[in-house]
Amino acid sequence: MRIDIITVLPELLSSPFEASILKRAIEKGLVEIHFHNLRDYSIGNYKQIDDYQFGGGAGMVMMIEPIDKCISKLKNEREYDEIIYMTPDGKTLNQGVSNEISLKKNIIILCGHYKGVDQRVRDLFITREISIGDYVLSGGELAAAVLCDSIIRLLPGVLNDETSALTDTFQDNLLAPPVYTRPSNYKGIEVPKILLSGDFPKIEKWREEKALERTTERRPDLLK
Ligand code: 6GU
Repeated sequence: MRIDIITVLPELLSSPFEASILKRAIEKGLVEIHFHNLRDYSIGNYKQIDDYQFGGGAGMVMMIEPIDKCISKLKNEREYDEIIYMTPDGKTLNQGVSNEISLKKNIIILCGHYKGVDQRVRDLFITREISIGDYVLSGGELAAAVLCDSIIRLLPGVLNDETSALTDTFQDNLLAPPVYTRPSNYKGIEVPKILLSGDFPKIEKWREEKALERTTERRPDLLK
């Protein structure tokens, strides 16, 4: 998979890709990440990328021309399956959306800033608009990092234990059951006996029960 990220703040985005699972995925060649600084596609001597909104009102709007220049250059180089715009008024990200995007070959992610982008960018280029939740971030960069993490970990070969992404919370619309590790007794607090029993069918059943219990308690909406 190849991900091209268009941003005004590439420095805000680099570190998540320089550690742990994402770093390894890149090193193994399972994913390529390319950052494009929108400033490099700016207009005029002032390196302009945003302007006041027509009709008045506070806040700057990202202009269409730099974004068009950047997207057009990329589209000339290869085919893209999706051009995603990160915006708080997009569709809320969930595991199903991440699963779907993880199957794509080439995607562009455009990070919004200020009051957002000129509507014509959205009308002309964008195939999907994604939010990561009902709260406002200063820009789309952190949301883009969240999206990338959630899709990259699903790519075949990224996780060591191929099944571990399948048992994640949300993969079956259930929250994951509680987990424990050594010591089995910590200051008198014991691990559930069943987990030490070696009876794997029983352990599996216990985990299913706990997952259901937890989901019922915390996220009954997932069970509908
Ligand atoms: Cl994608 N962008 C911004 N700026 N804020 C958000 C968001 C995105 N998702 C939730 N809040």
